[in-house]
Formats: sequence, C-alpha cells, structure tokens
Amino acid sequence: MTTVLKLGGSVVTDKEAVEQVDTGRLERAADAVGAVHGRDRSEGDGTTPEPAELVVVHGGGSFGHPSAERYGVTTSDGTHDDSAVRDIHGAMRDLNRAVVDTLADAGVPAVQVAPFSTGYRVGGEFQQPAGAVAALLAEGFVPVLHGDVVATAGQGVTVVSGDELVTELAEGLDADRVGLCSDVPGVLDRDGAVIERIQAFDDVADVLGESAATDVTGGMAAKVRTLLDLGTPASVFDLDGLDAFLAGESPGTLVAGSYFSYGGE
Ligand code: IP8
Repeated sequence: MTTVLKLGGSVVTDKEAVEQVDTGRLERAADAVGAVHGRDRSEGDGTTPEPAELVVVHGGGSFGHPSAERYGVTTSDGTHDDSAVRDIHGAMRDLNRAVVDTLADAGVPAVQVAPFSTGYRVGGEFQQPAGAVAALLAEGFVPVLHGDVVATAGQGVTVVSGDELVTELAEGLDADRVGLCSDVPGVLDRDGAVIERIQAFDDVADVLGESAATDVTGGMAAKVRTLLDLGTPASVFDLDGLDAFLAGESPGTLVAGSYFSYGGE
C-alpha cells in the first residue's frame, strides 16, 4: 500500500506572512504522521504488519509563492535568471528543512528529496522520475518532496506545484491513495458544505473559486482537475481529517474519476 500525502502550504506555513513556518500546525501534522508511520513501527517486530509506504509532498505557502511572484515565475512562465533559481529553490529548501526536521522529531524516518535536482519539464509537461523515491520507500524511508522550480526546456526554469508532484508520484509509484491536506475541510459547495464525492469536473465547475492569497499555481479548481486526471482515488481534507485519512478512511471530499466505483452506487 503506497500513499502520497500532500501537506498544503496553508498547513505548514502562515500564508499571510512572509517565509513563516506555522509551527503549531506543522507539529500537529507531523504527530499524526508519526503515529502511523513512526520509526518504531517501520522497524517491525515480526508480529505487526508492515506499515504502508508514505511519500510526503508539501506546498510553498508563504515561502514559495511570494518569491516566485517576485520573479514572475509560474508553472507556465519561466525565467533564465539564476538569482530566481537560488531564491525560489532556496526558500523552498528552507521550508523543506523545517518540515523534514519536524517529521523526524515526531519519529518519522523523513528524508528530503528536491524536485529541482530530480525533475524537469518538457513541452509543458512536468516529469518526476520515481526511481529514487521508490528505492527510498523500499528502504523504509519517508521521502519528503516540495513545490519547487525545475529545469524547463526552452524556458529556463518554471515552478512545479505540489499537486503536479502528487500526480507524477502517484502515477510513477502506482500509488493506492492520495491525500491533500489543506486549510479547507474538503471541496465546498455554494453553501459552504463539503461535497462528499466528485467524479467529473463539470459537476462542480461553477462552485470552484480561486485562492484568496497569492498562489501562482492555482486554487481548488486546479487541484480538482489534477486529481480527476489521476487513476488513484484522492481525498481533500483539512488537519482535522488527517488522522482519519492516515487510518485509511476518506475524510472530506473523495475525488475519483469514472474508473472508481463509489461503494456500488
Ligand atoms: O504551493 C508551489 O507549490 P504549491 C511552490 O504546491 C512554489 O503550489 C515554488 C511556488
């Protein structure tokens, strides 16, 4: 069982500040992950089942987005400015360090994997070879990747979003489940109620807005589109749903295309 979990920028950072980790929320998330994927569990004593393999991806929040905006870099608009690479990638590395350290403190065998050094974009398509991540998983590590800048043919570098990473990793690793943990309890309808299941974008196109804070990689609409393109069921939930997701439940909104049978309905 392989799970890809994204901790959104709104979970790990204070999105209204500049380059500020949200320590309280990050620790809460890390504790939830540690309770299921902690080191003591992964060592195994021969009597308990092997824990599921977990890959963590985190977003940029107040680290990646302001610096990307400063240089005018998005997922489709690139730059050849080497300062932009150092600044945007550097900001994301700082955040990644905080996320990995906090997960490690919570007992998770977390290790950093930088998309800048391992992924690239050609013809607009982001590619993240999964070989190294798969090898780390097989060795009992929890790889932690992050939104980043990546080499882009003809454009220098562009931003890669955590959602793009989730898609590539879920496909490359043939993952069984995907979780997107952000600051909303799910995809919301017009009345603010959580939509339990989404099977097609047209069903929800009119109710999806964009993120209020600076977000160069798009808000909920982009997330839903990305998730529907996956061949893997994905749950969208907030921190309150994280324990349930890690326990194998489907908190928040379950987004799964027509390949997926919703309990026989
Ligand atoms: O927050 C974007 O990742 P996201 C990362 O998952 C950068 O969209 C560098 C803006």
